[in-house]
Amino acid sequence: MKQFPSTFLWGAASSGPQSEGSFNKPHDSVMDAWFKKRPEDFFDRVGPDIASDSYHHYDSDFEQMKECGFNSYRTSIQWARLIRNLETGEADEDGVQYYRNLIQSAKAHGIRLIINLHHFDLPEELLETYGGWTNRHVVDLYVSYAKTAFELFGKDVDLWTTFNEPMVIPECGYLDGIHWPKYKQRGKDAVQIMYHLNLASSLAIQEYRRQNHSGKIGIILNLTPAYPRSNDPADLQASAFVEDFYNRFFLDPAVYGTFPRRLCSLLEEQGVLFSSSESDTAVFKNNTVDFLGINYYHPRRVKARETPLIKGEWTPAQYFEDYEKPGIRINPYRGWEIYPEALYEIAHTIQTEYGNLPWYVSENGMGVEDELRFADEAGIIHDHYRINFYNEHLAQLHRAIEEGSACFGFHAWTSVDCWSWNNAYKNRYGFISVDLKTQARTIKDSGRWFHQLATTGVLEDDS
Ligand code: BGP
Repeated sequence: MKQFPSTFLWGAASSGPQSEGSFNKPHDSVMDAWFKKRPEDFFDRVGPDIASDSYHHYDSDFEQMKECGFNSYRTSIQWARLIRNLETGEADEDGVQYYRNLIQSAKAHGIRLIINLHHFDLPEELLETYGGWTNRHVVDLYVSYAKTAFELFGKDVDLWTTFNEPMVIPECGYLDGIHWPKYKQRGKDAVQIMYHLNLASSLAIQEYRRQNHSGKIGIILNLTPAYPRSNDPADLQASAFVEDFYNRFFLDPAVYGTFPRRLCSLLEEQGVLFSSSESDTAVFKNNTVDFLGINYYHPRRVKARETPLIKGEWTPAQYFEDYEKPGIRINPYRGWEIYPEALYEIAHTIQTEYGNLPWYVSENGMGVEDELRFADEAGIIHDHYRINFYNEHLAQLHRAIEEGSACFGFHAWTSVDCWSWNNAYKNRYGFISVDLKTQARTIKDSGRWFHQLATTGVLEDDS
């Protein structure tokens, strides 16, 4: 039996663009626009327009989250919903009312909210007009949006995060070509975007503190620990590059207000270092996070590049290749390796290299296709695989906490099954299933199991 701290946050995460539906939004986000342009990019042509309709169901959803034992929940405000005038940061009345109601409902249900400001959902016009995050002006516009959000809700919400997985924006949109605008290997743009996202986060933190709220503010990062194929210096170098580029380029500025030196020298030497203003250095230094949220799903196995790239623009791909280690466990629906030990290692890294900063697991979970095959006549899904997945990860987390890691919570992905980029509703992650035709919700076995865990703080050895 493993006992977690009594103050632990237990719950799950979701996001505005994946759960709300697009009702009454003054603007489209890049995800809305992507679906309108290319519905065929999404599994079964299901878009974010209705999603799980939490715009109309948030109240009963909180009710069911309570039944699953939640004491906390993270979602995000949609910039494209809250802000009517993107240049001035003026709020939209319906958006304000919606988020106000949501916050009140969470409070009435005794659920502590963590509100995130950006979950890949840039308003489309800012991509069209300015080239999105490549343009520093968009950083300023994001900060005026954040300012409005803090002014409106800063008194009622005491935990904020500036971004969810900022690395996904350049990685999937400008390097791998899988998220809108679907560019491939635009290394220089990706580096500039990474810099701007870090800057936007620090400036939003500065604004939050300027308003003198009593809560705390952090950032949510997807840490994907890199493991080299071998101890061969070339493999070690490849994995060190991946660590710096994909993980520490966000971790270091968030926690220390600096960028990884080794990587910056390399970028400079290659002529692709980001452009910056002199005054930025102080902004980074003075506005580091209060806490981190870490999304952990899978590790990354890397080796030195073996197949040369066709010569072209600078890209991080020239320094490594992904590699499939023989004998690993894979979630076949998502294609992600299952490796719970890495969660312990992440905790250890934060403890030993990042000043044992307070942090929590902000996402962890397992997406499974066609889950209805595991449902009984009452429609209850018996998802023992998900319970096993969480058990294994929580055991590693518990080990780290025993050793002094300052982890203060665990949020699963997700509460109610939600929409996803590309995969739409193919893989289900929730504690609560949703019928897309009727929007009826049913708690899965994992939701009942989580209730027991969250309300006692005890992870049974054989649960
Ligand atoms: C994280 C995102 C979430 C969620 C999750 C599951 O990276 O923060 O938004 O989607 O991954 O991944 P997917 O939906 O791609 O299977």
